[in-house]
Amino acid sequence: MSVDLDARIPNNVDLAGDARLRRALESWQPAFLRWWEERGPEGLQRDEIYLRTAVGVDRRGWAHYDYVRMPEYRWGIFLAPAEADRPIACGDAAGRPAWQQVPGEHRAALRRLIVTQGDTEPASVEQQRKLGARAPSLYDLRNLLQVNVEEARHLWAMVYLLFSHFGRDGREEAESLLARESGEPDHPRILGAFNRPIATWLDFFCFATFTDRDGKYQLASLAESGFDPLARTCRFMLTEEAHHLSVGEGGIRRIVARTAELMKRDPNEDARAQGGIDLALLQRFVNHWYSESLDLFGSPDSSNAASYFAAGLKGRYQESKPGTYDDHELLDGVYLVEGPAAAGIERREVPLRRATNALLQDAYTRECEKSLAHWNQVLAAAGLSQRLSLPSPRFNRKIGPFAGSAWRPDGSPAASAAELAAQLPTAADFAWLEALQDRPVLARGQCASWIAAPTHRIDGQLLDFEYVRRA
Ligand code: BYC
Repeated sequence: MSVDLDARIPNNVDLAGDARLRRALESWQPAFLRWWEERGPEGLQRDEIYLRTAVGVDRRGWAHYDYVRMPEYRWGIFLAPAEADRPIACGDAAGRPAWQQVPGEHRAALRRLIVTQGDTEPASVEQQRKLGARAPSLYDLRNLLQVNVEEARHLWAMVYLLFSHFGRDGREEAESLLARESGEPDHPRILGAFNRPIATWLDFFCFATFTDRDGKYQLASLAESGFDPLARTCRFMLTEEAHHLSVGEGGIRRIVARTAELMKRDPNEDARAQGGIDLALLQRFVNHWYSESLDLFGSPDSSNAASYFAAGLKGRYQESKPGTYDDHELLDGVYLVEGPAAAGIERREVPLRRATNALLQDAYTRECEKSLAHWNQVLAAAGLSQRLSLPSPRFNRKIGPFAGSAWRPDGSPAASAAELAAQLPTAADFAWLEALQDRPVLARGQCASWIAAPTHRIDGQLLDFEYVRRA
């Protein structure tokens, strides 16, 4: 599949051979660039950033690094290579050839899935736009901006699908993707977590660990879609997602490492007294972002999810990976889903198709546990007894059976909403963190005092590299 890098919109979907589609996308491009200037990373648009740009769909093609001014970043449209005779992976039509065009009966559902996915991408850029002013190092600043340009590319990916397959409706939806705005009361983003502020770097690293991981799982289930252009688009997006997760998990690991070092230095193991971030505050941020991200899976008993699965529009995690599942129809069987009951907790049998959100959420949680284990290894290696943990999935929920009732992080019933609030970041936490992160650390090779130096290389480099050339 050839990649046209010289086109105004780099692509491997033969835009040169489809003048109508090319013109449509080119007519959306100025609005996108205006959005990027106005709601993208603040105060950094003229600097040269050492960024990875996708120039092809093979392994080498998306690992091309160079200095770029962000408004000149080559946002492109890339689909993973087509698989010959790919079948629909699940549901009533499992085994029949995947669709290359939108089937009329699934048009509304597909449009909705694509718009929901597309809406999260610009939302996250908007949420993170002010973080540059508090960056702990040039290394971290570069990583943030890398994540931002890639989320914007993911927006292009969804907009391509809307323009190429949904005609006039698609164009209107593409315009709305730039009209909604994170946190705006009158025209907010579609999903809850994408309207929450990301004001500090702790929010950012937690968001990249927990919310980007929801992205990974949702993209993986859309990569199983019987609508082949969506599946191929999401498969390529997944290659970029891995870096976002490592930025999040690695960022928290470095904070934990620094915290552990400062705790060891203090007679009362008080990291805050030594100028670091204490584990109790870190735990409140984990509680917040993990529970917000669980809500992104929708209800564990969902007729929408059942319809998506039945229609073959959305599969389970790795639905088509050989050896993973025997049954791709899920007409029989149940999954136990818990909810509050008069006498505490009840477990209800939910038919499997209706429970696919719960299956995806539980697979996600198992992967989140691994991040926690990595962070806790750092504490154990330092000889400290405290640990971080994931709160119970009952805690702080706004979607699903536990919405509207109060549960503690350990899963026991809370006496009051105030008790719950004490387990989440407080106004005092934000004020304290904002004071700690009140200015960016932008000298080459330097790092803020509340986070350890990185150990994960970017294109072979660690901290001592000029990742950003200021204008
Ligand atoms: N907030 O049957 P239900 C990413 C709505 S992140 C607000 O329970 P369903 C990224 C729902 O729309 C991945 N509303 O759930 C990460 C429905 O509305 P209607 C994004 C919510 O429909 C970091 C009603 O509640 N991708 O990529 O099975 C940086 C009942 O719904 C929420 C996707 O989400 C919520 N949290 O599943 C950048 C994939 N949850 O019908 C990017 C596409 C549910 O009553 N989306 N509702 O009007 C989907 O697959 C599904 O829409 C959902 C919800 C998983 C979100």
